[in-house]
Amino acid sequence: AASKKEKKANPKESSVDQATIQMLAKAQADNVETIFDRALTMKPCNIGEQGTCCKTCSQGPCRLPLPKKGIEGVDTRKGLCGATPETIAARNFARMVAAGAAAHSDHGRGVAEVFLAAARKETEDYGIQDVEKLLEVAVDFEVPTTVMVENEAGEKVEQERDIYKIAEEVGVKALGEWGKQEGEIYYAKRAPEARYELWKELDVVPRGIDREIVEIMHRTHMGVDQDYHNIVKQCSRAALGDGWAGSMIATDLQDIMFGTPYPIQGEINLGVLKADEVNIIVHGHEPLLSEMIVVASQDPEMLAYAKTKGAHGITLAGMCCTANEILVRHGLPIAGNYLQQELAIVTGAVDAMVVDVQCIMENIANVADCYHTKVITTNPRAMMESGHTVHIEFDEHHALEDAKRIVKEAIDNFPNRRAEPLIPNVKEKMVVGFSQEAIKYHLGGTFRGSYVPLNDNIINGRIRGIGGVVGCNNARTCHDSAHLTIVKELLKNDVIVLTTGCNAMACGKAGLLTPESAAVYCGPGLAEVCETVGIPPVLHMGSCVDNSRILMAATQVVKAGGLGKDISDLPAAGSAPEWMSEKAISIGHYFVASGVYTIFGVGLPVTGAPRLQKHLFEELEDIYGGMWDLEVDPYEHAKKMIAHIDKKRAALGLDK
Ligand code: MSK
Repeated sequence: AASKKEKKANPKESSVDQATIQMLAKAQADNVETIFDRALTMKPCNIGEQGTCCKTCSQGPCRLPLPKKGIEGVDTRKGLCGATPETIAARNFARMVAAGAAAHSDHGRGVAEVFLAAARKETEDYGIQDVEKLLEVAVDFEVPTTVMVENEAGEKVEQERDIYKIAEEVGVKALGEWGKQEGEIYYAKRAPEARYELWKELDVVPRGIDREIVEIMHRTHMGVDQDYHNIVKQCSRAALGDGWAGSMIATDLQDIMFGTPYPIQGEINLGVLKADEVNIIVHGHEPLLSEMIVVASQDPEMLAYAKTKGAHGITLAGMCCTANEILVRHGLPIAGNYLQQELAIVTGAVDAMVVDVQCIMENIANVADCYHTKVITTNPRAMMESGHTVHIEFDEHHALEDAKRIVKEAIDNFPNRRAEPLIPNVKEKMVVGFSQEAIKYHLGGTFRGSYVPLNDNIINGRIRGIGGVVGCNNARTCHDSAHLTIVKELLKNDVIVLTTGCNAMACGKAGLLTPESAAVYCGPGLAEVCETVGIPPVLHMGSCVDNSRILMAATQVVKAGGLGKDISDLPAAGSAPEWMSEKAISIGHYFVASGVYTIFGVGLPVTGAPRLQKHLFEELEDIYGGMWDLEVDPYEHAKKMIAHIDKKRAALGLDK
């Protein structure tokens, strides 16, 4: 609980989301401290913000802030060992890439392990749902899908191989991508040919996922790599290993096991919780366990048990990217995005918050202490100390059993509610589940030359370009505000938006994920396309690891023809308006290295090292065709994206 003397955030200045505003006011009335209050009392360190604090050895930390007057003449700032601001900031940046890539990729590794167990039939709870996708992925991993056999007449004929045999070989090769020491990741060749050739020429094709991450940690150790250009090059290898391997494998194998998303309706915001039902929130990133909780929460035995405790049913809702995973495949409701996790508990209606990995605030345990919520950790990598936390470890070999234990814990906790819950009457409907396969289906059998093709509409100018707007919330900015301003500005200017993560949820809460919103928010060209096809102007593609779907959608647009030969030729731009996690830096860098102009809001910890900033913001364009940028003002941010899109349209000779 908060002490009464502490400063409190103004709810109306903290968020543009009504449910958040209401629950923040309730938290304050209940004397419960949240991240919004702490953001007011604790200000960030300006040297860290600039990226120029070095703590890689115990002679420091060496702090090299920019002088107030700026750099006059030669920049003489140095750490004890002589490290320049560029070396320091590049090392810090690289370690963020390493941590982000590690987080996504460790998620992917877990998926690959469960996939292999499913292929070997070591678990009854998982199987193969999307055979078509398995066969496509098998080709990428060079796993044969057919075999030549002799028929009764003694002739050689081609026969399809057993699906589970193919899956096993795919699983072995996929898992091998983490520990590979030489050669190339298999999926590098999925990129447009020109991009793959450029990566080879630049010598940045990842050899193996883990190897590139470890090499960042070595190079950024005290006294190793002291050339920021070379450090950034290693960032490219590790980040590409995330986007085109760790994350992409996670997405693909999840699709094969749980189904590839296709458009489905869902609901979002804290109003999806129900006062008279057991409410379970699954929060974090991995769908492995939450898929099983979906099954367990619908089990008639569990529903009957809930009734014995006085509940009318079980509501399962998601938070952060676990939410996106179960939403895009099952249409299950989302309670909210990153900054709403404490506030969900503040409703007093959450009987269990089940967490796995990433984006879980330590403070939810403290907030849970103020209400009755049980926080259940499930992953041995992510434990929490004391409070109301319970650990029920998830094991794929008896996943459904574990899931039922968790659901039972929640049901048993229902009678322990301390007061009548207060659930904001705020929720929105949305249409989600736009995998690249679904986009291909809706915007034409191929991207060009058939039913309402995407490429033709970009070429004829009805669609000006593509904006990928993704990423977190950040307590240093007004919750959801920059997300929505930027997306609305893009739509107004006929830029179709692809989204994932917490941006997707912000858009959902604001009603931008409905086909009807096209008429309200889009310029005339984009509105016409969306109305003809019946799709929302903002296409929800999934979770953070599903940013790999955006890479593949961009690749398909290139391969369909008419818009250049490489991702860097496309009239497209990427954005993370309210980013906060290290994963966002890894995502940003793999987009840049894949040829995308990528602009962040909030701030980037490179501003204290002007030469590094120039390298990232300008020089990388000559190397990769994509580069970083930073703009805090959301209107200027959108303008910069549109200016880049127009630059690419002009280079393609469109709009003449
Ligand atoms: S959940 S990484 S706050 S998008 Fe993927 Fe949201 Fe960022 Fe976590």
